[in-house]
Amino acid sequence: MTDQLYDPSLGLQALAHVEDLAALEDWRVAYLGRKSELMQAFGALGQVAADKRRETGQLLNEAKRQLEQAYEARKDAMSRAALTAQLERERVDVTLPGRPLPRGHAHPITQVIQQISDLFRSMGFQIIEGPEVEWEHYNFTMLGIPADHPARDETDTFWLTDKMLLRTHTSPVQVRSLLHVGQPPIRVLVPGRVYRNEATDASHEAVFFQMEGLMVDDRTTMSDMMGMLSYMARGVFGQERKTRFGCDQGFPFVEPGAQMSIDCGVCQGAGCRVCSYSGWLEILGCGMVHPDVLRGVNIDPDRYTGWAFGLGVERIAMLKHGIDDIRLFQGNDLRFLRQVG
Ligand code: FA5
Repeated sequence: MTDQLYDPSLGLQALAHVEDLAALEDWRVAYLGRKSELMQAFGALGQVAADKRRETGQLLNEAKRQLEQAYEARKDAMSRAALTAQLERERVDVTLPGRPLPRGHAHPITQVIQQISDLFRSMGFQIIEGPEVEWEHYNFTMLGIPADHPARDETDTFWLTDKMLLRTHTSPVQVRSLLHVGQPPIRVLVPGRVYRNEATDASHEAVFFQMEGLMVDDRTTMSDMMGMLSYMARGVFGQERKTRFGCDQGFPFVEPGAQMSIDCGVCQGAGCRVCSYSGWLEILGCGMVHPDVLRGVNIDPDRYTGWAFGLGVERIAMLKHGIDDIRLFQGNDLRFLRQVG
């Protein structure tokens, strides 16, 4: 060998038949590895006649360069082919039908708020919100409930300081919105959370939602209120439902005060456990805004009249969906929430 010229063409021909990466590695070991003929020829250079050593070295280097270049080119081509094959294998078929995304829905409380808001918006009401941390002044005093009034005891209050509390109802927003607007006309609907320091049971929560409605205008009357509330109740519960108004003396900020009931959907008015065998279910308190409340916000009660109502959102949702425990709404149990879609 030492006197012969090393011929790389054998290796180059063999490379042409290499088909996969394993065979390519075998080829590299055979033609460029430590024990390959080429490397042995390099090792034997010392034995080459001194006058030919330089030339032989150059020829061996040239042969090595050719083999290495051919090896790199083949390796490149093979990895490109492998990538193309992989891309082909993993190609996304855009014509396949998509995987359906599970569709959620609003919480039943939100649904009732949205539905009632839509109904009142269609009658020209503006939807507004008020603060949940409230002054005693707005929550009680301005509504005709001074410190010694028995109505304060009816709702156990979460006091934050001796003047500040978590609002026990949405009615303080009546006063706030009248002060804000200044003079009638005003039509507002106020959804929001309220807080009462009371033990919870199937129909009572300590944190629940109310919606307050207020209209003050030149000569709006009790029958406007009854008409609009009946329209709302039929929109929520169905056109065939009947409504009934009864007297209620319990709210100092309305005069006269009333409560509205709908006929019981469980027994269709015949009387059952759900409606305490009366055939009717009370859904809200309402009445004509007391003249003193109007005076308190500088509105002349001889010129303007107003009416207001406050309903419990959970109670409406319970009646609408036949739910028998108010605590389910805040239980975060998806099995319940999925049913009330
Ligand atoms: C009031 O809160 C008055 N502010 C309503 C009002 C507004 C009257 C404007 C007149 C004019 P009451 O305490 O009855 O009223 O509560 C109103 C509604 O909230 C009730 O009809 C009931 O549906 C709901 N509610 C009351 N307490 C709870 C409770 N602990 N858990 C869930 N819902 C309740």
